[in-house]
Amino acid sequence: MPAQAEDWRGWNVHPDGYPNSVALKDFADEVSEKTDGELNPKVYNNAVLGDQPDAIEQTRSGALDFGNFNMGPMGPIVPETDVLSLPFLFTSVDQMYRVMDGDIGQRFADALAKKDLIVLSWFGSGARSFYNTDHPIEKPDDLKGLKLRVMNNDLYVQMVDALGGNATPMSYGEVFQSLKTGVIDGAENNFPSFDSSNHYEVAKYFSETEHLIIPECLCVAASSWNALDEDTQKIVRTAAENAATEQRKLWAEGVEKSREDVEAAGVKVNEIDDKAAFQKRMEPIYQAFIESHPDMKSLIDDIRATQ
Ligand code: GTR
Repeated sequence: MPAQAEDWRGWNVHPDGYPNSVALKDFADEVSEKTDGELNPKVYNNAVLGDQPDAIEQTRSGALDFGNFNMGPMGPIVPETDVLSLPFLFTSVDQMYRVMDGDIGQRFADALAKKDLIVLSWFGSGARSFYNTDHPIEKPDDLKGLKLRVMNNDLYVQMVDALGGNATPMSYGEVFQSLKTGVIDGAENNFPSFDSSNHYEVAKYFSETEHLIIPECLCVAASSWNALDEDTQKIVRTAAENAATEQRKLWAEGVEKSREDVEAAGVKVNEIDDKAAFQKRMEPIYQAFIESHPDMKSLIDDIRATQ
């Protein structure tokens, strides 16, 4: 236990009520309770402590103590995690959980630890799909000429380029206004984020490309982690694992609800008949990635081999 009561500051991009926000709040409460108030994590929602790339850096340096980070913007900092941003890598959310909960997930956690981020548990973020203000996407050519916001990772720029669109990396908080003013025509995300960010009010076409199934971590700054004694570390880790179980459950329950909500608000959701056409466009991205990171080929193969 730390000698004095300590307050931990944690970063979260989502608003109150979002599955991750609920789970993070319960994580914080469990830690405070089990440490008898010696360690008090506090979660700051809505990215008020900075946008995601900045918050990752702040956590690495110990300016922030913890955060719930997506592996997309993690790529520029921890190159191994770029593997997780390869489009259509995972075939289902369940497969992604099996991968991340096993030895492969540990390999990613080790890579993050080298950059001063301690992974305590893995959250899900469903499948991401494209949405836009103009028309449904049914085939890759339907993306031609669309200006689309992507998260901060060059692989997403390559992905959108390969589909004929124009990628604009931008922070999450700027997307709503940019959609509204026509700076961008669309973006890509999962149903709960499309819903909670209000992007659905402007972008009325959501097309289920499901091109990205990407994990998120509950991560602690190495310096904050190392300052804890072993018993406290155990409490924190258990609380983080409980939070992941809860987040995954709330997620599974919430996705359908978000989908219904946006449809009720007038969004046209379409399934994609031929996902193979989108996948085929990604082949050069895989080739180039493996050429520049030959050491990561086995990681890709191991993920694909996980049923
Ligand atoms: C959300 C994800 C966030 C963030 C955001 C974005 O679905 O949970 O961590 O990555 O998307 O698009 O920036």
